[in-house]
Amino acid sequence: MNTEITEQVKKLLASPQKIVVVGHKNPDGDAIGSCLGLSFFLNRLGHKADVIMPNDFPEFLKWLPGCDDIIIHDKDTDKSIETINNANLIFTLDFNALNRAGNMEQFLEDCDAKFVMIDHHQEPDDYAIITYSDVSMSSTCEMVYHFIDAMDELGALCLEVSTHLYTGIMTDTGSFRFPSTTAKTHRVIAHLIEVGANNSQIHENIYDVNSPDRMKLLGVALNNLNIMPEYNTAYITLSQKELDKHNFKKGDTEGFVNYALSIKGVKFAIIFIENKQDNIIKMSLRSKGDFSVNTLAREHYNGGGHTNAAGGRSTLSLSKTISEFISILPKYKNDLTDAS
Ligand SMILES: [Mn+2]
Repeated sequence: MNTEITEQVKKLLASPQKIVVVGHKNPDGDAIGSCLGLSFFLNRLGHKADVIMPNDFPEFLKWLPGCDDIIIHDKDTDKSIETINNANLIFTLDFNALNRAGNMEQFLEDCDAKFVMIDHHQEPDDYAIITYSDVSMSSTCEMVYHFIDAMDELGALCLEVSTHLYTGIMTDTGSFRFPSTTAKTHRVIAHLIEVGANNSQIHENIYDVNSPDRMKLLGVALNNLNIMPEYNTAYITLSQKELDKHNFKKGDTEGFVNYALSIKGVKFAIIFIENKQDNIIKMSLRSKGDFSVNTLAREHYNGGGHTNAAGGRSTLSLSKTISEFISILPKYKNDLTDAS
């Protein structure tokens, strides 16, 4: 965080503020971790900070300190609106366009509060008076750590905040293996462990909580795996029928796409998941190296994200989505087969 932004933030937080901390729709570990961590920190500084999420978050995060106090906008809409309208400062974390806030979008646009953005996604919108955006960062949680550091308040780190931030950095870096993981990331992590984060326990809480249904669904997904060696590409499909058969719960397919990416030689992996209720095919895209799934998702799938991880959607049927997908691959053949 540069000195100019630091000075602006210090000014904003010079007196006690009523603050709302917001994460994106379908919050992940980084969104929940960064929002909880920042809110605990702000409360310790004497502010009144509440966390609001547009919709519910996955079960595997429901042990995090303070997670029971998170206001879920879709469930507790009146309370959410009242809290937004009472705030004079709103921090938006782990997203950079208000349409990522789901049904909260309108209320955020209409309120009088000033906005501060902390985020590591590409192409930030300019709704905030302070935009702390850094696409080189592993996670928003790592940025919250640097934010606290810039405020000269690392001494305020506690067991809870170190647990929040560790969780988000761990989940957003695929357990410290993505290229965005730097020496700096590891120094942050080391400090979080020193302050109290129980790293081994956090891994267990997040990763060793699979249901038998989810494991069987993974078996179906792997069985549906298609490999296209001529494009160094692999894709997985899951139909609504297959999801139903295994009592699909939100979050069950999280990470499945990474199995396709783990095949030797594969540079680009994608999973297509049918959602009959919304009449869409949801997809997660992953890549290795320079191949930008962010670009591909923006061009074809009304989505986006990062260079190596993005999301998108299609309104065609599952089979049409796949045949269309196969038809666009030649356009990317050079990028996918570059001997780099
Ligand atoms: Mn993130």
